[in-house]
Amino acid sequence: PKKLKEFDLVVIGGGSGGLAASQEAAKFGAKVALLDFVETTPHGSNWGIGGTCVNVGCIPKKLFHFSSQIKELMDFSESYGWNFDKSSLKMDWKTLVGNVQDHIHSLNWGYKTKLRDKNISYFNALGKFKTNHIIELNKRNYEKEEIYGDKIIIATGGKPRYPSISGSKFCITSDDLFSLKKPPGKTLIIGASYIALETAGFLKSFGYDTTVMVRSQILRKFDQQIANLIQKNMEKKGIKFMINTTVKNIEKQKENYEVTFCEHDLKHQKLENFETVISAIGRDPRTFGLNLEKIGVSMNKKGKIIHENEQTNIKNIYAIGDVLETDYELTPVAIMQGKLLAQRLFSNLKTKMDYSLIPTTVFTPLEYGFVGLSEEDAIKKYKQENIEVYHSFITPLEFTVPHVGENETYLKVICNKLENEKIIGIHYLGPNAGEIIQGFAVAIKIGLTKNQLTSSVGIHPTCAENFTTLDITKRSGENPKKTG
Ligand code: FAD
Ligand code: NA7
Repeated sequence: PKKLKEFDLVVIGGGSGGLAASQEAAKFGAKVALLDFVETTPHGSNWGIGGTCVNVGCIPKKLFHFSSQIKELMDFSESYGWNFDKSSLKMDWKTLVGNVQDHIHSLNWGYKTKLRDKNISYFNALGKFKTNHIIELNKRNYEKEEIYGDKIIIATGGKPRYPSISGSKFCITSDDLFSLKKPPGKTLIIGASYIALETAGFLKSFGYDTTVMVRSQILRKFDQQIANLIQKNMEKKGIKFMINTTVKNIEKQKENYEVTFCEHDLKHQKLENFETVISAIGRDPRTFGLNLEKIGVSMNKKGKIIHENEQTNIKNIYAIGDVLETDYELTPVAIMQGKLLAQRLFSNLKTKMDYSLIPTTVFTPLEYGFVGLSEEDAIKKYKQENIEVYHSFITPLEFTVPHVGENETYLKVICNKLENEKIIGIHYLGPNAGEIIQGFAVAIKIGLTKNQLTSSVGIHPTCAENFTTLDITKRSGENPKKTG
């Protein structure tokens, strides 16, 4: 029989985690193979190498969000001296999609070139385990091949979930949205977390009638004071929320979709027509079809891979990214896991992934960035009497001239009184949240206390400088709104 190609490492999945792991392993001289294969969605969408983040996640999402911010700036640009005919302002969906897709294609190309430069063997093939060392490749042209991996990393990511109702096939997901041929028009978004709210934010600003269907509460796992502020801000922008509501059925009409839904406290069902229905109800790990059951890799009830330091229960098989059982589905987490794992496997560096104090940002119209505990979780963990919460509502300088967003930007710092007011949570709702929180996340990771924060000199005039002057505690009951 033909001898199999042999590799020190086979990585299944060329997304954020897989690319990072394969390149780091190659850096230390390992012979690496990387497989990436994108299955076409039920609505016909497909894309290139790079995984979710690059093709249908963070990258197009942030660019669409930026487009919505441009619109917002245009809304109040007159007060800054810009005169133009606002009545002709219109979202050209095709241009936005076209230009964003062009950028994504350039990234796809860049990844392929990088793999070649680093001597990583790239296979555009769907992989599955034949044994714990042999991977069967199913290529685009229906050819099959088998390769041998001494070590294998599963980095197959996740897939958007569809509601289990009749007509769910009419829903599109984030996998289709950023390459949609025609503008979505009047849109229903089912779900109330990151993806649902971010999508609602940019679609509404593009001028489409937008409704978010929330089965419990928005951003349920996040700080609820801030979740409420986000909802208020989005409502002010004209985004509609159906709270405590679930979808029952979707039927195709001639021009649009008739959606049947039900509020929890009401018996009767209601109907409304939408041109587009987006399912944003979470993601399932892409562990099916890999033959993991056959080779005995342990998974939890949700299909996520159980691990210890990213190693599965099968000694030579590892997993990273969204397929792994952790609290995070974030690109930098997948990248860090991949990089550190490859170092541990192929060099004498032994650093393990640290899952504490991972920062994140929700790119809603008013962005929300945080690191550490929500106020609810801080109270639960340390008890109310042992925490001190400092907070302030501010108006960014840029908003004062056009008189918008007065006291809507919010800063909150949660400290542990038992440990010299060490900061255990920092929250910021306002412009540039990701940029602002990134730096603070580093400081908090190395143990920043409230005293150290307020003895730092600020940068003027910025929103972030207000963290260095926080002095009102929630306990005092003083008004946290800045006046004058
Ligand atoms: P992926 O990037 O999903 O890559 C997995 C790859 O493996 C895919 O290309 C897949 O097609 C391929 N594959 C699957 N099965 C096989 C197989 N059997 N054989 C070969 N290839 C296979 N994170 C952030 O940090 N910030 C954000 O702002 C952010 N925004 C997001 C917005 C949206 C709309 C979405 C959907 C996600 C967002 N995320 C964000 C999450 C982020 O995209 C993921 O956490 C990240 O992509 C996970 O990386 P991964 O390597 O685990 O998997
Ligand atoms: P999340 O963060 O898993 O949240 C899922 C949301 O969808 C949440 O609001 C859920 O409401 C809601 N949900 C879940 N199932 C249903 C059903 N069946 N019907 C209605 N609503 C439902 O998912 P996202 O997609 O926003 O984000 C996933 C990751 O991608 C995230 O970590 C980012 O990194 C990007 P609940 O609160 O449970 O009532």
